[in-house]
Amino acid sequence: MNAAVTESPIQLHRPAKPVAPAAGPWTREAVLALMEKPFMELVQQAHAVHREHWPDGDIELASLLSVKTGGCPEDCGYCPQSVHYDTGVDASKLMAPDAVLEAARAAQQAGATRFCMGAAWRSPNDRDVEKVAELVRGVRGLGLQTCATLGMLSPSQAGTLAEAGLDYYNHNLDSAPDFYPTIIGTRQYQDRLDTLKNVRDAGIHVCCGGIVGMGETRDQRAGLVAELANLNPPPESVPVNDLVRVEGTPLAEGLKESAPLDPFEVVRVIAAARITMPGSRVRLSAGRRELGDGIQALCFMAGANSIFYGDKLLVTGNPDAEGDRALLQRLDLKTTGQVVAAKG
Ligand code: SAM
Ligand code: DTB
Ligand code: SF4
Repeated sequence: MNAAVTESPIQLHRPAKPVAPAAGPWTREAVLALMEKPFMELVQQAHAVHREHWPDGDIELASLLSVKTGGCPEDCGYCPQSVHYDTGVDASKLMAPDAVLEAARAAQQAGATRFCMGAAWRSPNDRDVEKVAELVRGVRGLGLQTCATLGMLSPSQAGTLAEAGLDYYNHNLDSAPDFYPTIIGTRQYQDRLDTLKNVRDAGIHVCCGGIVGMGETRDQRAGLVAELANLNPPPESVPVNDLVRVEGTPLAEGLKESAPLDPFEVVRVIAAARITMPGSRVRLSAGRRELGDGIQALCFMAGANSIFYGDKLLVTGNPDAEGDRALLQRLDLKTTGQVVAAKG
């Protein structure tokens, strides 16, 4: 793939243009007004913001590894890893450091610059956090940016991970506050905001986004974007997931008779995120296999500048790395990292 490296692997968040403090909070109505614009006008506006703040136009490649899979006590209605649903995902223990480092090395050689470790916990205990801290030290030692997503964290747990060199913590708001209780009963919206504060206070960069395609309205999608944009400061990374319908989860069952969300809506959400959070990396996350190349290209046009890269997300599939490299090359898009020894 292209040899251009626009960011050294461990260099953290640097939009080209320093982002001025937000003029004021984004109302849900203002975000909805953006999303209701004629499609081409919206994409054009988002693209202009994108070019201004990210003139290099590079795409960040972040790889994911599920370091502790399944058996989660939470009841998130979209999630194949919840113990409440029969999805065929077996619960496993936390992976050994050697195996995690091997996966991280492979991701790096394939061109990833960030390595995100996910665990299906409601909230880790302190011993778990110590073990993950050891993983973070190892992965960072390879020269990769580190990210973890482990559920709710206390201030001291966030401090432990910060000390170990954790660069980013992923914890999503998932949806607008008024839609949220219809998909999750075991954790409140405020719990999520509390964890985000603990992470921020510990000095870790925040990765926070949500899911679309769960049966929410456009107004509720605008509500999610407004919540994210009004975090102060906004998250450095904003993952936008398009629901992967996994058989056995309540959302997949409940939406069986409904068509998937119009993919142009995903583009609108990306555009709204780009306009309201100009300095954030907006990551086109779960659901890319279903979106296809053309929609992904539109998402990049509208300001997405990060993807999950690698054949697997946590337990579901992702476009294969070779196909992604080919797609980015066809679109003349540079990446943040360089392929050293790609598989396949
Ligand atoms: N257990 C931790 C937590 O919930 O914070 C971390 C892992 S959890 C799987 C991370 C995020 O993945 C969720 O917040 C959700 O936004 C996203 N996600 C999970 N299942 C998904 C699905 N089926 N489709 C799209 N996104 C999904
Ligand atoms: C995020 O927002 N999306 C990723 C990551 N953060 C951890 C997870 C997507 C999971 C998709 C379904 C699965 O494979 O479990
Ligand atoms: Fe557990 Fe996270 Fe899945 Fe919710 S999204 S069930 S907290 S693994």
